[in-house]
Amino acid sequence: MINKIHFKSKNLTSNAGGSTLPTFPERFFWGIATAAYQIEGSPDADGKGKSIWDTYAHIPGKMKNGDTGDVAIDHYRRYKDDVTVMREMGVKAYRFSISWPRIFPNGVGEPNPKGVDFYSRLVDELLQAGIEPFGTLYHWDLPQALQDKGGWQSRDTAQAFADYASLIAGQLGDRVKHFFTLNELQNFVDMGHRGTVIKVQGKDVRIELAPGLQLSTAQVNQVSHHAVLAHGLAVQAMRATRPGLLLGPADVLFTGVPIIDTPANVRAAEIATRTYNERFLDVMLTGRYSDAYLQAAGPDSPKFTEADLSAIGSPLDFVGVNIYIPKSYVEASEDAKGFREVPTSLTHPKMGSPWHSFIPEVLYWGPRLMNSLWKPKAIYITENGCAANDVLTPEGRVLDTDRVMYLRAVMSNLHRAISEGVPVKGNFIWSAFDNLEWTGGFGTRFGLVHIDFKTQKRTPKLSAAWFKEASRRNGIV
Ligand code: GBH
Repeated sequence: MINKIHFKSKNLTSNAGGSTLPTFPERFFWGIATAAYQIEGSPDADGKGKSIWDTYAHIPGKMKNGDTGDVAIDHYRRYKDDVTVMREMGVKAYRFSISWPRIFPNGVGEPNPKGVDFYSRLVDELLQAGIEPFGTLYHWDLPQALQDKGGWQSRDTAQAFADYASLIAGQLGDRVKHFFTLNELQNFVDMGHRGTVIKVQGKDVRIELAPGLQLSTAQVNQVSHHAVLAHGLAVQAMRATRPGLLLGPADVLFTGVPIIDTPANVRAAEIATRTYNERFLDVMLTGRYSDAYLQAAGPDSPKFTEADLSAIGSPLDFVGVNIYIPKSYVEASEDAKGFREVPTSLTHPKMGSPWHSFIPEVLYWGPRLMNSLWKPKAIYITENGCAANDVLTPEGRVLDTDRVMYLRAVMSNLHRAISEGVPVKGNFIWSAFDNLEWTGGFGTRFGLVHIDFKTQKRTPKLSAAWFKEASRRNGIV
């Protein structure tokens, strides 16, 4: 008889068939993410004020099929059932966002206790289910009242955000230990205030988010500055209100992925990644705008003070980043920029959204490059995931094999980064439930749980079963 060889190392455990299962560090957070406007509905309930998305989604022609978040997945009223669904699928951590206009209907002034109470009840429900709550303070739903006073073009919005952040630290910080300040600064700044042009099948497509403005470069740079300032002032305010909270942004990492792993290409990828994030992560993590940025922006540079920079560079407990796609593949180049972009061809595989090239190795390179560029204490992947088409079977199963393939591929790449010593503490898959994909509407489904938008029936998909098994065994299955 042949002796069975048991292979054990730090990151591998033996699997039933004798193969090995890559496992994650103990206490790794198997998480899942959502955002208020995309799931809650109930836009006027309990004294909520309007957000810029309530306004924008009702402008004819802005939203695919005229979809809006008025009902969405009715999570505001069904949150208890939704927590049960997540508990049953082995969710260890849940990243949700707090709707600022539920808390401050006018953006500033008197808080609305009923709005606070909703999130307080949600947090209690999560804790009872053994799910760690992670709060995001801003996932793009600015109070309309603040937009009417200039929105992110006004410096006062940054201060209003800090006041709101401080209130949340006081009200929820006894039970919520981790908070993310703002979600995807680069995307809401650029897509919301100028529109971002991306290539889809070789054609230029402009992606817009609320409030859907068309500002100049100088104005957009000032909006950027107010966004990072809001982050910094919020961190300071929350620490003053409740020391001991764990804080960081949930930005989007614009990554340069080396097309071939050579030392020169990796160096080029570092330069590219710093450049792509110069208005956001780079200033938040270094406390200064790079010379390269200020020189290139010239007269379009933002106006700022030294005090602004020290707030923006406030020490953080972790950095959260959403990672779906690289900004580009890159390679070394002799020119002043220090890197050259390598375009993908029309046959490059895609996930369900037009912008979503399938490049799973960005979940290896993103964390690795962040680590070498900025040495953060800890990293959370605050979003990854994909839109995919489901196969609905006559027996009522929802089969999303694309998503299972995608998740296995990205988690394997993340595992590689962790096994090389990059301090990634958790990963939040976007998303728990099918939801309103902003201007993309309800047809673009990102959920591990299927939603029938007519009946509001929740049905965990095949990917939810994958998640449950992966979370239970803390490995890639
Ligand atoms: C993140 O945005 C967001 O944080 C999250 O809310 C979002 O649902 C998720 O990723 C998936 O997109 O091409 O018409 O569908 C990433 C940036 C912004 C890109 C919205 C797609 C929708 C326009 N996304 N955009 S459309």
